[in-house]
Amino acid sequence: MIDKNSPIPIYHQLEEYIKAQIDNGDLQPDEAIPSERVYADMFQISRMTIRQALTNLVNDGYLYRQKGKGTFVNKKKVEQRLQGLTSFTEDMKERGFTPGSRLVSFEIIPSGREVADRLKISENTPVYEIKRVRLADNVPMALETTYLPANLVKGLTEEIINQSLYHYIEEKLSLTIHEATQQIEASIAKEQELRLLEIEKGSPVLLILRTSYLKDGTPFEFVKSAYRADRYKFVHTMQRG
Ligand code: 16G
Repeated sequence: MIDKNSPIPIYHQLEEYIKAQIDNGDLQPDEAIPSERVYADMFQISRMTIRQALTNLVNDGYLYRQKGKGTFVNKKKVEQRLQGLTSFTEDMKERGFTPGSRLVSFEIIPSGREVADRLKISENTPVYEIKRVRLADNVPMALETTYLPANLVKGLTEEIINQSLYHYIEEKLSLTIHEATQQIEASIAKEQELRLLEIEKGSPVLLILRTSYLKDGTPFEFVKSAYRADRYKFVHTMQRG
């Protein structure tokens, strides 16, 4: 299982061993992994090597640490396809999770420069600003801040945004959601993100900026989201030519 004569570093071999155990179910989500001593005895390797492997697995989102309790197996990351314009509610239902939201703030504000540019409206036009923690089976997945022109996406209430915004826009307002442009970049979670996403200091997040358009080309939302990098990976297919 661990080959000390191999040119592959031992910490890397241990990482692969633990990942395989997670994959084949020998280690289950939220199960505590064996102590450093157990690995040290089992493979006759140093604690420093073990610590290196575990830290890498924590940083890559396979394991998580709880202060004073130990190191545990993380749930499998959600694979989010980048084709297809879907809502959070749809995405989570498709995967068999119960979608949910925790409302952080909800108000109408005069749009600032960035939001006005993205929504192609003039500055100070009233927009809804909605901040929601998006949940899957009650676990925080992302923190979303959504801006919508108040005179276009009319009549929002707390009840509506605690459910699906896209459902309301399509079914109740009869607007046709058509396309979106999106950018994704890596970042380290900031103070508010750490707290609301219930992740540890120094954790990575994926920042997504999305502008979405109706059929006639009118932008109807600008969204800034921070997705937990330990819970998400993005996949897409590419064609040549
Ligand atoms: C997704 C979208 C967001 C949209 C939301 C609507 C990203 C990366 N994705 O989270 O733009 O506002 O779905 O979800 O921002 P809902 O219909 O469940 O409220």
